[in-house]
Amino acid sequence: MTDRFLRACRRQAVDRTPVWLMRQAGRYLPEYRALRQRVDFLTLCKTPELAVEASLQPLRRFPLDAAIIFSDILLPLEALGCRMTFNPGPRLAEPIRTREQVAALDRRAAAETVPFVGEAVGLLRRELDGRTPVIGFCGAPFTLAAYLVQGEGKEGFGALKTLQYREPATLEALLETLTAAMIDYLRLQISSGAQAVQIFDSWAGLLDSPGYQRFALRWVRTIVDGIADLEVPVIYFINGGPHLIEDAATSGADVLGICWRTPLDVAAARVGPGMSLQGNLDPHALFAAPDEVRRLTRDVLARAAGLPGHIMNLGHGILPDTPIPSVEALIDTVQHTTGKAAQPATETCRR
Ligand code: 1CP
Repeated sequence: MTDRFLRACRRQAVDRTPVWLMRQAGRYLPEYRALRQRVDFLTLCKTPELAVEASLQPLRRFPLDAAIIFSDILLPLEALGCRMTFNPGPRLAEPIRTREQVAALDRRAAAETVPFVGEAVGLLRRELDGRTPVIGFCGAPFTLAAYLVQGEGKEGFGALKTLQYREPATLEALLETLTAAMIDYLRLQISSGAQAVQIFDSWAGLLDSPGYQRFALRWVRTIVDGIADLEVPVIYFINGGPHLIEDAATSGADVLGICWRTPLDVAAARVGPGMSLQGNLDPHALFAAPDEVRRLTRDVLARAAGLPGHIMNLGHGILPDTPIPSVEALIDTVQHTTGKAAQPATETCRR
């Protein structure tokens, strides 16, 4: 088994830097688009055999060091009684903006309401047969609340920020419900075979530091505490939050996912020791020619040189039109510039 990803999460020695890509299963792959021609997105997520097929597609093409279960952060919200469609982004049938709506959310167990996610994780784990570790995931409560309150992904999330200031207690009640649901949801994935979990906080950057501590960080900490007894590494990814790095470093997670906006050496100095870092090539960098992708990848690796537990990744999810040769160039560069034989010094030697 290639356990360099799990070892890096725990800051143990590795033979080379592990690499996987956020949203590695998805529309940039022709085989994913072919699968989607046959079935709609929700059917794909809810049919364990098909979800596993989508998870395996990027692994067949690229020597990735981790698999991530194919689902979406919004899926478990259906289990709370929220109806939604995807085209391609999520849209809620009815945004949640009142105390009454929060109180009316369903609170049944994930094993009962989204059993297909547990089944898919178990099936993926068996299919990989120990060759590649399986990552489970969920959305962070604030990021989930962003979609629930706004009703869709929308620049600025005005309805969410209005609720934050006008009725903070309503937002907190919603966050509390989401936190309990996500603890239960991650526990289901871990007991089904997930060997690490990632919490995606894609919209935490909408908050200033006091707001972040109250409406985002506190609930992420509760999730980390709520699964600590299961002893799997936890990755906390926060997007758009260069102003929140010091706060985010206190989440209790093992790994902090850094978005593309902050160079890793700068982030490392601000995070301090005791956490692995994941990231952080700009997803748009993959639209450069492969040689430039190699150069930019070496730059990220050089900035992470000497950090215990760097996990190479993008600094946000891979974009739908990303050219495949660029993905190959990124992964190949990680494989050949890190490790025993080739230290990050290669960068300097080659110049
Ligand atoms: O048309 C299609 O095929 C649907 C496109 C799609 C896909 C492939 C969506 C809709 N979700 C997904 C899969 C998905 N989403 C994964 C799969 C596993 C993998 O990583 O390979 C994961 C981890 C997610 C997580 C997710 N969904 C996040 C967090 C990560 C991030 O990028 O910030 C967010 C914010 C979502 C919401 C969402 N779902 C889908 C879209 C297009 C969006 C973004 C909408 C927006 O811009 O707000």
